[in-house]
Amino acid sequence: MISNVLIERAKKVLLNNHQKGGFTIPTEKLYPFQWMWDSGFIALGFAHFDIEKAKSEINNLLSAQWDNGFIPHIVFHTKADTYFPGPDFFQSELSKFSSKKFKTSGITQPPVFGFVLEKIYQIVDDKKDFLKFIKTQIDKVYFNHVYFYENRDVNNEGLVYIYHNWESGTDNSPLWDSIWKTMNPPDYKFERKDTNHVDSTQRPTKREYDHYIHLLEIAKKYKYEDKKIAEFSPFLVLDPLFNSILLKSNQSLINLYSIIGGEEKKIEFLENKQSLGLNSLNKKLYDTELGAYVYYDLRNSKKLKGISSSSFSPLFCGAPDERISNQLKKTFNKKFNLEDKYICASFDTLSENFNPKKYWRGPVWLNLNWILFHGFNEYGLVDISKKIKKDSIDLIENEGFYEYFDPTDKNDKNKKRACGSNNFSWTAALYLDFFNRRTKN
Ligand code: 9WN
Repeated sequence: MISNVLIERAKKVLLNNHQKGGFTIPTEKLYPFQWMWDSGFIALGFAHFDIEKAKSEINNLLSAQWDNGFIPHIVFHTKADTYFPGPDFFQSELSKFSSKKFKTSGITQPPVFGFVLEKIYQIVDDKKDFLKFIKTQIDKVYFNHVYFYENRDVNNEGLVYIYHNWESGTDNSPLWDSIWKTMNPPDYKFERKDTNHVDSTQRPTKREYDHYIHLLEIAKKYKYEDKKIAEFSPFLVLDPLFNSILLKSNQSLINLYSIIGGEEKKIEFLENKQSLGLNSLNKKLYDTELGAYVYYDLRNSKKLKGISSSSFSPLFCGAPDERISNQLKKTFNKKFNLEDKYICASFDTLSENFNPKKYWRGPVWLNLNWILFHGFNEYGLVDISKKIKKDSIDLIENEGFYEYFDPTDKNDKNKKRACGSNNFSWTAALYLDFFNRRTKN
């Protein structure tokens, strides 16, 4: 299909998912509220054709920030009964810090807003106007980073934990399986809504959901108090993707505060965390044996040995030195950059746990592709970054703006690879951004 037509369609997906209140849902029915990291990518997409909508997207999400700096992963601006768990389950009001303005969830997601603000600043024509907007938002993002370092960096090593698989954004990665084995949650009774909207074989199982719900019950029992969660949650993980995004956003905040001027204290705080965090990422999460970054299970004091698309995300924040980046390239080529597969499968394609159609256990997701594109590109590995961009655009042009895609049998032109929900906002948004960018060479 001609790209101009696709660009118009991408804009239409975003505009159709945009709501009266000035925020955008990821997709109809399956995800009927505003989601945190989706919002960042969506704002970037809007910035290519409607900067006011990009601003209101960010402003609406950040205005649900809690009094302690925490930013929730879902903001329930409006009512909808097509998603579980909703506001009545999360009960954000249990926390003394929660937003008084909106009902929200009580877990977070990867902190994308620092780098999103900077990327948008780089692409807009009217930089003066956007800088004015940045000045109204940047302290909220900074406060969120301070929250992470003060509450979730239990070893003072510049790495922050997540306490729920939904916080990772890569919800049912096979890497969580070993943590589920340490838990034995009840067989909860609840009504799942997701499987009413999309093929249930492409979603997590009921037993997996029991674990997800159990972790939330524990957090609610402790009124979402970080100290208690750190002490009692069976899920306490250092995630290379989450931390790379935080570090990338730190750097963006430093860059933006330098443009604004007069913010030396904040810059100093961020720079300290930056050098600590980059160092620890390489020391603690890089696994020489696997030649990739891995997750670290803080509760059980062990690395979660396995390779996923998140394993290469530290390229995005500039952590790897030359030795590590060379090794990452080799590992990537061996397991992900293959003749018969689209890049980038979300899980090790050579593993027995790889499942090409099941959510985060194998399919390609556009937001991870976008992060890896920038990572490899920044390291001058343009043969890979160009391929990531091409595969991303091809998948969308052949299949549509779906949530995720089956990467297998690349040469089979008749294979149906579209998975999950159609008209997915970040797929459309990142198509617009990919289309407007050039690789280095
Ligand atoms: C739970 C909205 C979100 C994304 C996540 C994706 C999926 C939710 C769910 O949808 O998660 O947050 O109910 O499955 O995994 O990355 O932000 O698009």
